Order: sequence, then structure tokens, then C-alpha cells
Amino acid sequence: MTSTPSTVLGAAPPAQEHTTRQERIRALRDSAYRIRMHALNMGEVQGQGYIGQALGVADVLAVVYKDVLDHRPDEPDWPERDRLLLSIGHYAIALYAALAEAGVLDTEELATYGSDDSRLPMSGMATYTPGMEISGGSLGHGLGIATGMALGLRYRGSDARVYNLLSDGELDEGSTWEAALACAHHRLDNVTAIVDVNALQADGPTAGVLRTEPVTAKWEAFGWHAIRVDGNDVDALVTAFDSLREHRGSPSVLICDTKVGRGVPMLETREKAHFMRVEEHEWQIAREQLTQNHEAGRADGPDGRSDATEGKGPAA
Ligand SMILES: Cc1ncc(C[n+]2csc(CCOP(=O)(O)OP(=O)(O)O)c2C)c(N)n1
Ligand SMILES: [Mg+2]
Repeated sequence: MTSTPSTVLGAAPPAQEHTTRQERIRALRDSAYRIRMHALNMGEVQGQGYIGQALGVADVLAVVYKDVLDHRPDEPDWPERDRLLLSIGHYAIALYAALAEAGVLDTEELATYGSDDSRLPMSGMATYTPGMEISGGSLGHGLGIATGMALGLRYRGSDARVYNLLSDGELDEGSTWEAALACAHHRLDNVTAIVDVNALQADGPTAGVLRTEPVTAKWEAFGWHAIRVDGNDVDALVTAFDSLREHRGSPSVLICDTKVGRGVPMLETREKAHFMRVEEHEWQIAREQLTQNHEAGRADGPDGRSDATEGKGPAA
């Protein structure tokens, strides 16, 4: 751990009824900001890690944990909860940040990230962490588990929903597509897959590792209801999840185009972004850039887009 002072964020404000959509969006952008800040603080504990992914997926997780999931933060095993399965174990840093924002974990515990005896290991482990539904480091298994869980919930007569957050790298896995077939075969409309298309994998850009585009058309061909959005546009995410909630008759997938390092310009352009090395003196600069970026977005207008920098538009 370094001696650089970190920005300590307390627990998120209690959930409120938002009187307008504008307030709802603004509160979610604030949540995404806190998730990013938590991720930077955890990253600093190790000096490196999957920071870029956490910054990229923060808007998606803010909307999921604060607006979409029906869950009880103080009772993570509530049988009727909606489940979010993180099949990308290396994104655990992002999920811990979101679980703290959601009130499932105490913010102070985040400082133990990746340390011996911590409940927050660097790769997600269901047996260690409250709110971590599966151990997901071996890629490509989340959707199969989601399918089985959703079938079980249906047989039980439960209204709970199952979400699987997967990465574009997991679209390289045959097991993902087998599960997609089975899930559509059983018409499991209690399943929503969320694909983080950050266009990156461990070995480089997704387009160079294994071409998966057109992603939307592939899911549709497998019998899924598919929507594609800019995954760093909170407003668009809220609209998409609201619409998916109404869908019946087939599983749904939300394909989210996200930007690695989003919200911290210095990290948005970093080479070797899959596993980022951030120098000791850079963490404080990263936090300052994040805060500046967030405040610029807030000041941007009444419906204040969270992004001071331009987002990627949805791809075809
Ligand atoms: C079955 C399996 N194969 C390979 C790996 C090694 N691996 C870990 S992360 C990763 C990259 C996967 O792509 P993605 O999740 O899109 O990468 P990111 O966006 O995080 O850079 C790989 C191949 C693994 N964990 N599991
Ligand atoms: Mg990726």
C-alpha cells in the first residue's frame, strides 16, 4: 500500500424516491462517480490491476445496482433477490465498488482488496464475498449458470430475475453460445445478459483477437431480444433497462459499448489497458481528473451528461 492520501468516500446516501427522471439520472451518475472513485482507491492498494475495466463498466453497474436489481443490501442471500452473476472474475474490483455503493459491503472494507485474509480477492469468489453470486474467473460459464438458475427460479414460481455480466472476450467461448441456445430454447425471459463490449481482451483489441461483430445480429439469430447502447450513457442505460423489463417470451441481452478507463482521461489512452500499471504518484492525479470530469459533466446542463469527453456512439 502506498502512503498517497486517497479520497475516502463514505456510504452512499440512502435510496430516495426521485421526483423527476432528471434527478434519477443525476443520482445514478453520482453513484457511477463513487464506484469509479472506489475502484481507483482499491487499485492503489495493489498499484495495478483491472482498473480500466472498472472505470469503463461503472455506469452499467451504477444503473444495475441502484435502479434495476430488486435486492436487499442487508440480506444478500434473500431467496427472492434478483441475481447479478459476474462471470468475468477479473472485474471483481468493479463489483466490490458497486457492492459498496449499493450498501452490501462497508466502504472501509474496500481497503483490504487483494490482501491476505481479505473477503475481497482479486478474482471474484462466491464463498468469500457477500453479494458475489458465482466464482467466475474461468471465462464463459456465467451464462450457463444463469440459465440453470433461471430455470430453477421458474420451477419454484419465483419472480426473481437473473442477470449475467459478461465481457466481449467471453463471446469467444463456445460455452457462452451453447448457453445462449439453451436459454432461448426454454424462453427464459427472466434472464438478461449484459455484455461489456469494451473492444479489448488480454491479447489486444477484440477485433484483432477474434472478430465477433456484428454482435447484435448474433444474439438475435440465437433467439434473444437484443438492444445495443452506449454503456457510458446513464440516460440511455436507464431507458434500455426500463424497456427490457417489459419484454416477455425470450431472454434479453443488453450490449453495452464502453470505453476502457472512462472518466479519467489519463487512463483512457493508456497502452496495455487490460492489466494497467499506474505509478504511485499517478493515483492522486487520476482521482483529481475523475472529480474534474464528473463536475464538468454535472455543470453541463440541466440533464447534465456525466461525460465531459465524448462517448462512443452505439455501433450497428
Ligand atoms: C476459459 C478462460 N480462458 C482464458 C482465460 C484468461 N483470460 C483472463 S482475462 C482474459 C481476457 C478476456 O477478454 P475480456 O474479458 O473482454 O478482457 P478485458 O476487456 O478485461 O480486457 C483472458 C483470455 C480465462 N480466465 N478463462
Ligand atoms: Mg473486453
